[in-house]
Amino acid sequence: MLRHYGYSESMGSVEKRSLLSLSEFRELYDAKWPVIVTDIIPFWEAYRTWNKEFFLTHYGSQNVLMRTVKGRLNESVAQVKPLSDFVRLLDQTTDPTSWVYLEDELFLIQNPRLRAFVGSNYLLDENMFSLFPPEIRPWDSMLLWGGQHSRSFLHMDPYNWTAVNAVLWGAKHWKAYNINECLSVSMQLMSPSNHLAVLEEIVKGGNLHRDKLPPLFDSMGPVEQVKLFMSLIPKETLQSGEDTTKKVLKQKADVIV
Ligand SMILES: O=C(O)CCC(=O)C(=O)O
Repeated sequence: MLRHYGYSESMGSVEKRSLLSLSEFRELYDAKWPVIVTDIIPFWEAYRTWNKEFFLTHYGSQNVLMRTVKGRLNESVAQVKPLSDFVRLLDQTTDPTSWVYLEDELFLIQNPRLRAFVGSNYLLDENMFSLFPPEIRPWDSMLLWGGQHSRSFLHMDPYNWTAVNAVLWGAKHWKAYNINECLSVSMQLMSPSNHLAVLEEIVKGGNLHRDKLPPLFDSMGPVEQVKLFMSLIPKETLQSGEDTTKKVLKQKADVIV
């Protein structure tokens, strides 16, 4: 398909594209092949205004969830600390065995005025996670602020979603580690390219038995499939999603600063 559009698949670097149409994105890249889109983030308010001073001045006392590492990645410790502490640690760490990584799924959700600085993205407008009941809908904007050398485990995301990363400054290397500091926002995408993989994860997790789906399910369109599937999710699963959100919010609020 890449060749059909006149591109060659490069294993050495991720292709950069601009003026990418939604149909081309869906056909070529979405849930299939990595791509860097260069003409969306520079138009965001977050791109223009989010820097260390901005966060320290307006949000320095707020708690954030971060991972600190001294030694190996698998010895990392998850901690809740004020954002100002994180920035102090960020400035202190330059050693590959000692770094910090802010990974907070709720910070932007808890600060809607800040979330509004994240602009629109025509490639994500049709995110089918919006069809999920709120109790089990993934939060859609995880703030990621990685110090030098910070990294994530190789992992598969919950629901098998496609993570779309908006890098606001710095540099981010996939399947490697950060050479520089990097601030980004990660959004969880469910589109007609991956919606069946997402629903399959819910079945595999034991939250809905395949037998509950009517025979005409396979002949339905993606949006109708997701709506029907969501209408069959048991009440206990929704309750457990709501309880998890409350628990995470409480954990963050309970930390004595
Ligand atoms: O960028 C990372 O370090 C991990 C992001 C991630 O797992 C996600 O966006 O779901």
